[in-house]
Amino acid sequence: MTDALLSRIEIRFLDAASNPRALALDAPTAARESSTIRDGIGISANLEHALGGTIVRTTIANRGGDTVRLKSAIFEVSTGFAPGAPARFFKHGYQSWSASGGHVVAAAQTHPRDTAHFITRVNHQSETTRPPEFPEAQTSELFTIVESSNASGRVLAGFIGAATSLSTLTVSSPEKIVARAILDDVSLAPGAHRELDPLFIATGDESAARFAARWADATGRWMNARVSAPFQRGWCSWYHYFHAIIEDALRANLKSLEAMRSEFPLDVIQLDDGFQSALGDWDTTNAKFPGGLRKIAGEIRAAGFKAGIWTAPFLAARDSRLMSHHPDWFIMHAESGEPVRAGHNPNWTASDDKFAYALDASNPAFRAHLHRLFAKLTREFGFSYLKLDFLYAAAAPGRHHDPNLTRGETLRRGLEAIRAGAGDDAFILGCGCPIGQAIGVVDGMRIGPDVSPYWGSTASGAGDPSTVYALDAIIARSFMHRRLWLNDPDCLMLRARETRLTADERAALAATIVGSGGMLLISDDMSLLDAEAGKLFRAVAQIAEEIDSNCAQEPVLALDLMTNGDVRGLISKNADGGAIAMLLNRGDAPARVDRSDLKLGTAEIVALDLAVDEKIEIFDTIDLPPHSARILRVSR
Ligand code: 9PG
Repeated sequence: MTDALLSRIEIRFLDAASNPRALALDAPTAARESSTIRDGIGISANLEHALGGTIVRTTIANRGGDTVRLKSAIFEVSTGFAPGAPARFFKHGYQSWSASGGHVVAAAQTHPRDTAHFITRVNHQSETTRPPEFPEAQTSELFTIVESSNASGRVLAGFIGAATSLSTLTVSSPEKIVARAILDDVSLAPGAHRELDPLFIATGDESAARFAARWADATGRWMNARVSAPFQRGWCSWYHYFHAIIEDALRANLKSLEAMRSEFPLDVIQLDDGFQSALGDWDTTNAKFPGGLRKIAGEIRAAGFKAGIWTAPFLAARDSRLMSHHPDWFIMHAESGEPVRAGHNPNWTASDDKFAYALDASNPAFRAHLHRLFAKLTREFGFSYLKLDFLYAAAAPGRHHDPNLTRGETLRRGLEAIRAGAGDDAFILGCGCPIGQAIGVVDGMRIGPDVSPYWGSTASGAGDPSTVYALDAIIARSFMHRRLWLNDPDCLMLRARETRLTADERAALAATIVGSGGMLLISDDMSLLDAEAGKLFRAVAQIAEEIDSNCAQEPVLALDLMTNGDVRGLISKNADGGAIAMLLNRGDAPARVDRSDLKLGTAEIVALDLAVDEKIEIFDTIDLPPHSARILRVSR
């Protein structure tokens, strides 16, 4: 196949009179630094062959006499595929909870979110309203991969840095990928320049998942990803207690976990949503937690665990001290002048409106508050594991305190303030977080939507939390683990009572989590777990650690990243030429997989059915009941 080529860079901006303008640099080449200048605005691009592809570094300079405002930088990439070729592209989701997967190019002009409520769009898209030429249905976030059944090879285009802007890639037709850095009307003063995040373009014959891992490798390196934290095992209050968690229930679980240490060897005990006195006031508790946070952290630590706590640091509700004392710390709606709504939850506030508002991390006074708050939670109270949730709120659109920061920069500054306050030793877990901006700041990242004590329907119900969508994401984003951070696939639920998950479904959740090599958190009332559950936990913990330890060398890869059938899988190769694979049947009908389809050669394969703790030698086929999974051990 032909090489993918960068055919054009275009900068879109508003001049001093707010007229829309554009400046293009055509056919930049690697031979020299290409540049163009017109009306005082200059673009220079440096193309470098590296990592088996091309890295494009672009600088925009204002050499005129007036301040301009930058809208976007557009990069047109020719894929080499024919315009009419049948093709698919990988639509990567915006934040932790947003879905990722392969789609047919040009199949859809509209997307269900086009008509969704603002809160849904601010959650799952880098722009609440897409420009008409970049429709949501054809747009991926941060990177994409394009393939065609008519031609060999695949094309990847993606930003390998994300510190300075949100970015998208639109594939409206197979022959072209349009990459775009979103610059949010930031001003560029006379004499100033702005360097854009680097864009990586590559072609290759490797699988889509391996290609994605190559992108993650490059991005992790460019952004100094934090990938060396030890394997994490913990307990989280959310998926059994939800908002109803009370101090005594937490304490009872702490006692159980202390007593069941050998059955459930865990390191972290993390209190989730439900303790705070108000959304925004993270250092004080409500009546359900009379002892207060310092005491709780002390008890967790005295029992020999790391203490973890949930916050949503960029959200606040009207009845919080934060919002009443600092109404000027919010992102404001450009027209109405009201604070921007970024969440809605009746459990979060007694205020009539039930909205959660987006805080403005471009404001240094708010960042100083974040620094103090997280220094207090860690150094004073003793929490060393911080689950930071609903982080997309920091990138909400609207009027900001500092017009010189993009939304991507605003989010990153906010995260950096939290890291500075919490210190280098705290384990920071991002959640609900746009994927690029957190790299190098967080140690772990939720890479999918919430699990739930309910499987969900593969036919309908999209949007409701249900375990099946979480499994899809765990598989689609497995390649990120130990390249961008430690992946948090969300929690295991092992309880057989007070759940709608069947034994097969619980085992499928466990198999998919451990098959990904990611963090291992359980979320059960420990008094509901018996010796069987303990046995299952120890079995999966051992496999998870083994897969995690392979990850420094070999990423865990989806068996097929670009398709979305009912049978999906993961494979982790080890150093001796063997592998551990996971096969999932997410569908409602039984499935049979031919071992030849797995392309594992003539190796010996033993399947482990976690639900019944049974080992089965695999000859020609593997049978998977509906909503079930198998761990396969493949020896050379
Ligand atoms: C606590 C929970 C847990 C969970 C997080 C996050 O769109 N929504 O309304 C929505 C609500 C909750 C949610 C995700 C989305 O879950 O992922 O682990 O911490 O918050 O409220």
